[in-house]
Amino acid sequence: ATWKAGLRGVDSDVPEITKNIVHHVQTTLARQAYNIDDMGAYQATALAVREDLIVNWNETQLTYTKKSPKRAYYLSLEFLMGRTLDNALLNLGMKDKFSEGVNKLGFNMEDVLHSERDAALGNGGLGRLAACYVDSSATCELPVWGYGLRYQYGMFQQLIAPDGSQLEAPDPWLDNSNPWEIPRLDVTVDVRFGGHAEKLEGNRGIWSGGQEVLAIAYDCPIPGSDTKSTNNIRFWSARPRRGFDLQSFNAGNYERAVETSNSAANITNVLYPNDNHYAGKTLRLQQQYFWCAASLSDIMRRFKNTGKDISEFPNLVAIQLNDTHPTLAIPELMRILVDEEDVEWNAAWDIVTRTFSYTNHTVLPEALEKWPVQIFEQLLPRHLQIIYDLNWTFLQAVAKKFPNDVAKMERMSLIEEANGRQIRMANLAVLGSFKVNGVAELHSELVRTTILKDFVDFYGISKFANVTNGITPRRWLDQCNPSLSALITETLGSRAWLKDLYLLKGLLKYEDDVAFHKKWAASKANNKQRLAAYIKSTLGVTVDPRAMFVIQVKRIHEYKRQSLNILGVIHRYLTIKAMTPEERAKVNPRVVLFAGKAAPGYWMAKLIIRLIVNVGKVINSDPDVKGVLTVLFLPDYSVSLAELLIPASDISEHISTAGTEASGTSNMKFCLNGGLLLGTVDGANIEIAEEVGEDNVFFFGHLTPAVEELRYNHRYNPIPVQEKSPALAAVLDNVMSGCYGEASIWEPFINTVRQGDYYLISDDFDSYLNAQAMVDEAYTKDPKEWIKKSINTTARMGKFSSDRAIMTYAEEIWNIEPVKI
Ligand code: 26Q
Repeated sequence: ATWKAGLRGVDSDVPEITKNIVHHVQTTLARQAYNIDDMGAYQATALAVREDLIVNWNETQLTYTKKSPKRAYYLSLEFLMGRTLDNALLNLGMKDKFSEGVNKLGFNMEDVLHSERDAALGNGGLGRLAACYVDSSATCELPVWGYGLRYQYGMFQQLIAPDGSQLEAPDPWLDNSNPWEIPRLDVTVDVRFGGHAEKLEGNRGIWSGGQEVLAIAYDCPIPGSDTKSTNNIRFWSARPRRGFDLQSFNAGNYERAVETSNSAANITNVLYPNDNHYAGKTLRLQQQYFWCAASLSDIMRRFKNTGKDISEFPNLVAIQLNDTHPTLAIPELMRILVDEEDVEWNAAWDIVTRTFSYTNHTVLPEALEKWPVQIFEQLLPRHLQIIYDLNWTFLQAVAKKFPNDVAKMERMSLIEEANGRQIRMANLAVLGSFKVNGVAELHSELVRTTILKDFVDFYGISKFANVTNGITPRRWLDQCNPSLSALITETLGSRAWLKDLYLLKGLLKYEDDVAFHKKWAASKANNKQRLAAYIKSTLGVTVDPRAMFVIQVKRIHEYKRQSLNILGVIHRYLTIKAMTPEERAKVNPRVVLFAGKAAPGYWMAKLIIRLIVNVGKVINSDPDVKGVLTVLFLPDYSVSLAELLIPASDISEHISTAGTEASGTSNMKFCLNGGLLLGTVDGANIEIAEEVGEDNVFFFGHLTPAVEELRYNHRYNPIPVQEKSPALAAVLDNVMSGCYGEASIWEPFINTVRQGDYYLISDDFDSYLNAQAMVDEAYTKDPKEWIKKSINTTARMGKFSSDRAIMTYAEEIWNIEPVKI
């Protein structure tokens, strides 16, 4: 292909590659070429690849500067990148040559790739989505930058204690130095905290005093696939403004002098490990403001370099808010415009509201951010004034449009008056944005009709949109599933499908082709063996790759209902135990795999992990079910572990209570890899079923509209579990019988199911078992039909490429266009 000619390094031959790797071993790493391990080989290879990335990065950025197109900025507190080397090699089209070079040096590429640590600067779905979006924006040649924080410690490492509980260890991911970042020690921003704010005429203000923290930029190049276009994520790191406070130092107060420097550097220390749950920690708000202020100052500086008038700002800049975490960017841009750029208040607000758009990722009430006014007073006094001034004008407009509706005004206000006074970040994000989107059709509809209904009434429906999430097919098929990727490329005759995922439809021609079926099944078997080998080497457990692999991997949360899965497993266990040996021989053998982290403070989620582990221990050591049922919890779920698990699934479970999972993205990853979906009618499951056909998914459970009434009944006319589902009652009794550990351990969890049952386990249990029976039947009755379903699933996943999603943002929200490098 012609594009390759222009990519630096692509012409370089294997001898040149090996020479460069050896050069880095000797000069950058200062080691002897004949005395390095896999880690050394990884570092040297990464340094060699990095050079190629940087050349493309420079050319891309120079082109943006010269052409000065409208740009989009993706503000996300999380970028869950995983490993970079394999992805970079594939996107640059250099994997084969580098593998050969690495081989010549006596190393195995797989081992070298696995020496890299994951960059885990994210919790789960929202952070991984940001990573997929930057990949797609580079691939689609869109001028997009990400802005994030350079946490010293990423997502914690999960350990499982002997009693089955989750333990957390820190993730010092930067300890071995990070070849993928470019420190920009010259790119710095002063960020102020505290002090006092004065108001002048015309809503102008002066903010002074307090403490200043220095933000330092670290850039991370993001290569597109099959293009020179290489975008950037700028991660900010906090440094104390002054090493120490001279005055205190001279006064002999050494402790106080270093105190400021400690607290400043703290800001980017650690990623908050909460997922779908708001925690009102002051340091978190400091992180948010530090990052928003540094990013906006940087964006403003770049805009000013174009020489355009400030009124042109929204014509050259679009800023996407990834959830409410960067909402402070709205009052911060107001502050910059009004206080520093002398823009009149209303003109400034016009600029702001033509710049921002906001993506909502949840309708769960416990996840909506609300910050106590008191913390704002101390930390961000000028922003509090701005928010009050905005609220004043806004509520007048609301009162004008809906006279005498005090309740509506109270709901829409930026300030919640109950529970101490709190700032509602979602309301502020809506107010300051020109577009608000949800992440799947159902979710966007729920946003419009529940949490933001008042705002739809006020602004009209056109401000509210949907952009269904997507995933990058580069990482989530080409990279993680080489055997399937090769089969697809061989069958379709080119790799074009990687950049136009709808081309997978071409596989449908072979849905009944026996030879193709054989290859398809061989790829899946190969991926299952690969996973089985990993399980053997890490847990010492042997699993039979011929068994059906059932996988549920995601953050542990009550709404995601890993509990339903494990209770279903217990039901299966009890059923098999009650069988005769002849009957047992006919059961479809299953390996049920779980993985996922619980927030360290989420006690119930941790209890559910403990239950899964302990149920697994009992089942895996019971000779009655040997070879028929295996249950494992794989510790320390990560992007890299996902890359191993996802290609190996026969079935994956996405079984949230209807209406609670905004979208889900792992559902897409499994289906793209030919795993079938077992799930509820929720989030993007619905759209997956629309694409792949309802016959090719296993749906169960109550629908969203039923949920509220069911919950009401749980409260006011509860029906005992025994009556609703005798099967579930038996399972709960079994757990309480002590066979998995003392009843008192599980009682708090069992009680949530027996009473209240907010997530509707008891309402959906029988339906869930029924769906599992359908799975068994489909899997055992006709293997050909199963493979056909699998082929159909992959072939019809075109919609879920993040290229489609990012192009929708580009065209319908940001109004930006591709730039050829
Ligand atoms: C907020 C305040 C303070 C501390 C932490 C947080 C916080 C952090 C992370 C709140 C939420 C998150 C993460 C949310 C998340 O991952 N949501 C998921 O986003 C995916 C991408 O859109 C969806 O597919 C999932 O459905 C949604 O759960």
